[in-house]
Amino acid sequence: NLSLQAKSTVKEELLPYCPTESPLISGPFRVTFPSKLTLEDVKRKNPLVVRGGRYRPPDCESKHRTAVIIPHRNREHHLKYLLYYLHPFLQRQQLNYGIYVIHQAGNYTFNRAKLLNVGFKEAMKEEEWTCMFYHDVDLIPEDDRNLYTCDRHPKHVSIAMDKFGYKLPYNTYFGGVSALTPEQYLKMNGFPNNYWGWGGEDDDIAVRVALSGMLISRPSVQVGRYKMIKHEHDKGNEENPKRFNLLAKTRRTWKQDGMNTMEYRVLSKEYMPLYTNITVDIGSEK
Ligand code: BGN
Repeated sequence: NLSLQAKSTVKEELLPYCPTESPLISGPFRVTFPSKLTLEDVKRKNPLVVRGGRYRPPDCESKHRTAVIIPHRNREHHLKYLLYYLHPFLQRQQLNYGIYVIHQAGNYTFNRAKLLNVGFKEAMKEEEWTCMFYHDVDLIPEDDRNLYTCDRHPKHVSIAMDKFGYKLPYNTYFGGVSALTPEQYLKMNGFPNNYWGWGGEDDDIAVRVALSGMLISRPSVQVGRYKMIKHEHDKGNEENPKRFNLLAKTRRTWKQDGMNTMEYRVLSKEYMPLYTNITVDIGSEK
């Protein structure tokens, strides 16, 4: 047993680093939503993805360990398409990666930013991720050159979404998909826990980036392209009428509300074939 272990360590050490630029990536690809697609199909197409939605390149050691965090409730349909595109896309980038779906239990109003906080904390318990992608479930990247790695500054990634005519809806927009190293995330005390319902939490996150003395980086507009899966407004995620007031107070509150104050209870953690499913009770508005 010991020699077996020694051998596998040696084998790992012998793997060369992956090249700085993956030879497997190309450019734009077409995103469609085949109606008969099943999770079984996605599984079959990704034989090297292991339990919990983990992958590492078979023939080289990746320089990047990226966790994708997806807040979720009642969007199985969207999740299936996202996984269908995301797995091959991340593999072409030769990343060491894992996909975490953070599922809000119960029917209380949805809280995207708090679920992202939970995702950070739970994912970091499992692995020393070097980069976290905070990812809406309904956004599909459309270009291989959109690298799922982190930058020197917090990165806003989904800068060209089809629903906004492939440009930013406004200059400080930080919604959709963003990427931060654990250091960047901790420096801004994570994300706010008190935005229940739709809107504003992404703007709050952008303000926190600035307040903690960081800048925002972005990919080029040719590369940061996303197709949004069409959907109705969710029940349980109504517009948050308090978002204007909350946003006006961020400067005073960001240090007392964030990753240092979140309270939640993990109800289950399941290692599914294509992702790790963490179901969590995040409580309700105080
Ligand atoms: C903005 C929302 C964002 C949302 C974008 C794009 C607010 C805060 C107002 C003070 N911000 O208007 O959360 O991502 O639209 O839909 O509502």
